[in-house]
Amino acid sequence: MSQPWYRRLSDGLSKSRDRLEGQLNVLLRRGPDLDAAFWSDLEDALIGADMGVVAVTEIVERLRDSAARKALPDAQSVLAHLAEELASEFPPDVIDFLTENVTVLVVGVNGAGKTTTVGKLAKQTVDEGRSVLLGSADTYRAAAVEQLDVWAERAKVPVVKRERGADPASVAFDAMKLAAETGAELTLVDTAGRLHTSKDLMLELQKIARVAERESAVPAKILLVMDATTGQNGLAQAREFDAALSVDGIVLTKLDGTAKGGIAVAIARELGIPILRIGVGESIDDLRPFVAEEFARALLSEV
Ligand SMILES: Nc1nc2c(ncn2[C@@H]2O[C@H](COP(=O)(O)OP(=O)(O)O)[C@@H](O)[C@H]2O)c(=O)[nH]1
Ligand SMILES: [Mg+2]
Repeated sequence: MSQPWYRRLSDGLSKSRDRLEGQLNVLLRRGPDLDAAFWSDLEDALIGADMGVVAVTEIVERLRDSAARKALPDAQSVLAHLAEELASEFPPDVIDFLTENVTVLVVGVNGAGKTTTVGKLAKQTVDEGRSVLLGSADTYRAAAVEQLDVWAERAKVPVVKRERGADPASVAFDAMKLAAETGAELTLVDTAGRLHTSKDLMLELQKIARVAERESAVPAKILLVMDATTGQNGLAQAREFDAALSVDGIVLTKLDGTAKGGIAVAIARELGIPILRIGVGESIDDLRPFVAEEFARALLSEV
């Protein structure tokens, strides 16, 4: 597992790993006994990494079961099974719609990493030999359009935009039209993350989603970009987006900026929405497919 990519993942998760490793080492130093204090301290360590009470309770329960069934002798041998148990909290056989011919509406709160993610995805997809079209539906800030332009130039893909203050749904409409004309395989529509109220934002996004659904020649999907550093607060926001838009997939960004990367586990368990990509840094290569086993291993031990 020494491919450059795994190293990037591993480096990106170092804050989370340092914290968790530290706590698990304290557990191990206490002694090998699998007593009540061991299990409750293990629970605390995992909850402290933001994995969420529901997932942690299940994980620890399964570890206790297998400790009894397999007659695991000590704390060390129990922790050796932790990565496996973490990985099994994520759904198997996720369909990665980003590799299919689709229109993707990219949503999320301000600063979550939407525009950056659109840019990275565009470049990666073009490098794979597929055609990409961008729509710039964050028409509130001039800077948002310019930021997307920079990425579009880098990826050498067309970007559909309108003047500042234009109706974002009309940008989506134009993008659908051009995508159908040019046969774009992946259309990514960037959106705004802030309006006067979250109700206004949801109404606007629902309108854009209706246009995409109606006008797109290929399936339309909703991709939520979530900032991992916002922890439980981000989880609450994700629920709001899901209630309004029925989210199809998640990109979890800025895992490199938090010691609480366990939030990925809580997202999978509590939202039931697949994580399709993770961001572990600011460069193009730092947006990667999410593979549960790799993630769990990188969260627990260095390579
Ligand atoms: N460290 C780090 N920074 C990121 C990541 N993804 C995005 N960012 C940064 O987050 C900031 C906000 O991103 P932006 O795409 O403008 O967010 P938007 O408001 O949702 O469109 C920018 O400075 C990005 O470079 C990531 O995975 N890791
Ligand atoms: Mg943006």
